[in-house]
Amino acid sequence: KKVVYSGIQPSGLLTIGNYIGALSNFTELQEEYNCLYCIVDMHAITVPQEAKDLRKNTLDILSLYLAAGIDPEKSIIYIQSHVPEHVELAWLLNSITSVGQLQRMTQYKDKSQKSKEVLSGLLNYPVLMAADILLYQSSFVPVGEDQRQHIELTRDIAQKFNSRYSETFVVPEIMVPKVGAKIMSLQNPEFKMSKSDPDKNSYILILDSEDDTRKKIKRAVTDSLGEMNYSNEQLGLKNLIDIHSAFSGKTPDEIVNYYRDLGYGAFKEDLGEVVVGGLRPIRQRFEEIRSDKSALEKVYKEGAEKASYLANKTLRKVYKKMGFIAK
Ligand code: AQP
Repeated sequence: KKVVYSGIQPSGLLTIGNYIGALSNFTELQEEYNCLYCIVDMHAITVPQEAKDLRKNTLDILSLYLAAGIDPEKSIIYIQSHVPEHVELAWLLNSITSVGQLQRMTQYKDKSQKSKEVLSGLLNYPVLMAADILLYQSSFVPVGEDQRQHIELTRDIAQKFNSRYSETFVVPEIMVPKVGAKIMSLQNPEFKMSKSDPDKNSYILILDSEDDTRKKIKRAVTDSLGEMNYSNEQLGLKNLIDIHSAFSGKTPDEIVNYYRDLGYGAFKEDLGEVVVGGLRPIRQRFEEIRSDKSALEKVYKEGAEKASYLANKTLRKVYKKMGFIAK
């Protein structure tokens, strides 16, 4: 079986953007591939985090993985910092990655613009991401569209290593969902929905209350045209149609036709119910899973053990090829 790898940062609570772009696709893949799903806490610290928030968010996301249906019997679920091989490989890969390439990453440019102090970890973020993926000889990486450039860089790094030191890494491919690969902010649809956005109305959290979910959809920015279209001229509406489509499985055309005469109000009303209904099973399972500390601990400990075994196989090869003396 081929390997699928993906991770989510515990830099806040997950939005429906994270859900549609990544998490919702993880469960299906477990049937066909060997999947590793990581909570990438080492990535989260590339922007400042409060220790207590990081601790809470990490366990929240682990619980969300389980609530969404990732099965620890089928997939490896673990916390990145528990497998230090990620950081080791990242350091080794730093030796074949140019600063210029890293400075060209749009996520780095966006996030560094917003930071008071730009941390060197933020620049190196994609190298750690490459290490995450390459350690497990992953073939596919299910992520949102915003990660495409980082996957391209991962491929470059893998190819560079392979050509310099001989065939070592599988060169991975991105796997983006057909609908909702980039969910936009509800308040400013030119920007992507992001869990670290200071405006709470710009995103819906998987764990928002049903009432807040409905309210945020009602408040979502549309336009004054008042005509149902799926068009780049009406970005706010287009985004809401994408969200509907991701949860309902209907195509954007079907949605536009259905609401053509009913209008925005009715569309938003129904969208609220579609999203609330889609998230309800996860929201219901979450509390129980989150409150069982020892069950969570068992999941992440066993996950780390399995991941470490695989990670070490690759890492030993890499050290050897680069000329390090074995212990
Ligand atoms: N708006 C989005 N639409 C679709 N997919 C998205 N993803 C993120 N935002 C959207 C996907 O979610 C996964 C986890 O993302 P991450 O936590 O690693 O970080 P991110 O991409 O930087 O996401 P955020 O929410 O914007 O976090 P912050 O605010 O901390 O930077 C990835 O697969 C991502 O593509």
